[in-house]
This record gives sequence, structure tokens and C-alpha cells, in this order.
Amino acid sequence: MEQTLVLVKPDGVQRGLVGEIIARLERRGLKLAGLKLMQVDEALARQHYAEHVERSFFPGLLQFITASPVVAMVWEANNAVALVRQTLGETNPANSPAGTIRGDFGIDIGRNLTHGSDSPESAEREVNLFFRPEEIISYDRSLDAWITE
Ligand code: D4T
Repeated sequence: MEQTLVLVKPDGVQRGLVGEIIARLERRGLKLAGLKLMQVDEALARQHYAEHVERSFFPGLLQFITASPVVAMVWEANNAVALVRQTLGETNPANSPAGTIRGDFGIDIGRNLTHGSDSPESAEREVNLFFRPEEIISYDRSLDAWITE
């Protein structure tokens, strides 16, 4: 089954939105496969955001993501990457419809509460960056037949 990495960023943790964000992904029907509170250091932040290293917002992004703990999660579903990004909303909360996490709780692009992998290839890279294999657990849920055909 497809996996994706979700981060509740420092703003989401500080604002007490961890439970709300997890609840929305659970209610959608996605399955939680990994979860931890962690402090992102500069080395990990640089790896995670390597594609943005030349961008003007990079220094601020680095400062923000390392400023306070994040909650890192692995979620599973068929099409998990796309489903999660739809549930999170657009990168810029100002463009995110109400009903999405960023649309309901965010204002600024630099405080967009969450991260979700943007492709299955990125998801594999990012899951391996944030989790050791033994930290990801595969298990059956008895209600799966009521969520997927
Ligand atoms: P993340 O990676 O945080 O889920 O965001 P996205 O995948 O949706 O968006 P992204 O990679 O384009 O941006 C990464 C991160 O940088 C912040 N950002 C982005 C910013 O502060 N200013 C900007 O102009 C952009 C484009 C927000 C998300």
C-alpha cells in the first residue's frame, strides 16, 4: 500500500493542533503506520528541503522547521500521497479552501502547519529520512473492508 510522510510542523505543535490534524487523517480513513515527536536539526532540515536551498525563503524555512519539535508520521492508503495533500490543502493557506487543514487553520505560507510528500518517489525518500524501518508498523484493521472495496 502507498505510504506518505506527514509532518505537523512547529507551528502546529505549538498551537496544539496535533490531535486535530491526526483526527482528520484518521477520519478520512488513512492508516497510521509510524508516529513520533522529534526535534529536526539543521542537517535533517537541509536534506528534507534540499530542493529549496537556492530560494530566498530557505533561511527562514530552516529557522522555522528547527525552532521547535515536529510530529512526524507515516500514513498509508491506496493513493495516500494525493489523498493527504488534498486533506492538507494548498501550500499557501490563503489559497486553501475551507475544509482543508491549511484552509481552516492557516494564514501564511511560511506557517502552513503541515507537510505532505508531493509524489510517491518523494514519499519513499522522506519516509526513509525521518524513520528507521523498525519504526514503521504494518497491521490489519478490522474496519478496512468498510473503508475500501
Ligand atoms: P511542504 O513541503 O511544507 O509540505 O510544502 P509543499 O510541498 O506544499 O510546498 P513546497 O515544497 O513548495 O514548499 C516547502 C515549504 O516552504 C515554505 N515556503 C514555500 C515559503 O515559506 N515561501 C514560499 O514562497 C514557498 C514556495 C512552505 C512550505
